[in-house]
Amino acid sequence: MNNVIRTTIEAMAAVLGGTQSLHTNSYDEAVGLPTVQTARIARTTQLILQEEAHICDVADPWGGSYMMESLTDEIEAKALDIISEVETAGGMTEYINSGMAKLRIEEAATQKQGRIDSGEDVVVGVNKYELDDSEEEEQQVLQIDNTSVRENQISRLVDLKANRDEAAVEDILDRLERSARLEQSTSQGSDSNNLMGLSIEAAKLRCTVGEISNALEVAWGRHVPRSSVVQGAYSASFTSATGSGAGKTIYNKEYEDILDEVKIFEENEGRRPRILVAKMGQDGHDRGAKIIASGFSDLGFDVDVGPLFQTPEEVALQALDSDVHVIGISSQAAGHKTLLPALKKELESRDARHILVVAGGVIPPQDYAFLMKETQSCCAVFGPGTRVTDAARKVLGLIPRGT
Ligand code: B12
Repeated sequence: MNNVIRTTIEAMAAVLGGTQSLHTNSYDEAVGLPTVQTARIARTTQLILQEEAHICDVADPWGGSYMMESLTDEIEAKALDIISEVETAGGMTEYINSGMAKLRIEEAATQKQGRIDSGEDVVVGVNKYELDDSEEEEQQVLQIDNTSVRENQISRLVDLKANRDEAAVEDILDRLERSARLEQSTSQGSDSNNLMGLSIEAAKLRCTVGEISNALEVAWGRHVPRSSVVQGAYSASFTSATGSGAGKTIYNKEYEDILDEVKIFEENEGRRPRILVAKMGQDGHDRGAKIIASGFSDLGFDVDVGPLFQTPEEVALQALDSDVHVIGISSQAAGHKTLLPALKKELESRDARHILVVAGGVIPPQDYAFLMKETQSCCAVFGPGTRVTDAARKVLGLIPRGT
């Protein structure tokens, strides 16, 4: 429920900063899709700010405040630094292709996680003033039956394809592909080859998003992000002098202890603990996976990172190839109840039961028993708010020795 308060403050900050469009997240944002009740609270937050607090009535309520003006200048200067870095690298397309854009985002996210885990940044209820389990009320999460969603979607697609003008569909997709192959720009005036115009026409003819993007993919290929692990960004908060007090000292000691435990593991086992951090299914959220990969790497693990959208079979094969102790599945798009049991089957069919599986991400507590007991498809689950140090220590403890 603390998120209701956070959302209110964030929404106020946006309005006071002059935003023209605003979406307020529901307080269960990090655990699942919103329920009717949580979505209603999110909407009501906006209504109260607008119609009871009247904060939208003044164009620039902070105008003239020295503090706000200097913060705004600071942000502007930092933004200009980034823009100039991008321009020096040859522009945004080059910057993305070189992997730098993604790297910078991952670096910032990993640093933030380090600051939270080391206690430098406080998140009330997560890393300070936590309730113990007996005080915490279980959060009800909207349950989605992904098998029925999939079946329903397939039947809608079959219906759609049976009731459209197939010749017109083929023609427009062909025009889209040919336009994507053109060397010259089609963005001036009302060019009949304009990609946006053709895409709108295709949508009106009931082409699917998949078909439209596939027509472009045939011409351009598919962007494959570079998979890299940021080094040193997670550990920076633990080793930096920033932050003080007993909490900071305890966290620094904890960090050092884990490094020692990993060293002892390496001495005894002849190699470092090795984890494959993987993503399965149509789930493009990779921030959590990357933070775990970077954090575990800073803590002394050998880390392999799988590409996005792997099948359970591909993950099992990569894990065997790399001879990892553990597979860490990161799941944010609610595929865990299907994909983790499927991975277990793949590992069993390849005689790879010795490889541990742990999971993390947006997995509602209601599903933990299904994954760990009923299907035994993983041996630990790490939900939102997990401290990387806690996860690393637990995973290390789970790896059987002498393997
Ligand atoms: C950022 C984000 C996006 C970005 C992703 C960018 C990227 N490259 O990752 C974008 C905008 C692209 C996006 C798109 C979508 N998103 Co989104 N997204 C989020 C959001 C806001 C934050 C996720 C995140 O990065 N968190 C930060 C990381 C650090 O936290 P984390 O992943 O939880 O990881 C921590 C722990 O869980 C754990 N952990 C995670 N993995 C692992 C693995 C191991 C081994 C271990 C030990 C621990 C561990 O440790 C981490 C550190 O504490 C979440 C909501 C939320 N607040 O969580 C929704 C959310 C995941 N998205 C959601 C949805 C629905 C979508 C879309 C389908 C929306 C749409 N209709 O198009 C698309 C899907 C795109 C796709 N192909 O998958 C839903 C999923 C609902 C569900 N699970 O039932 C969420 C939960 C929002 C919501 N409440 O509705 N999204």
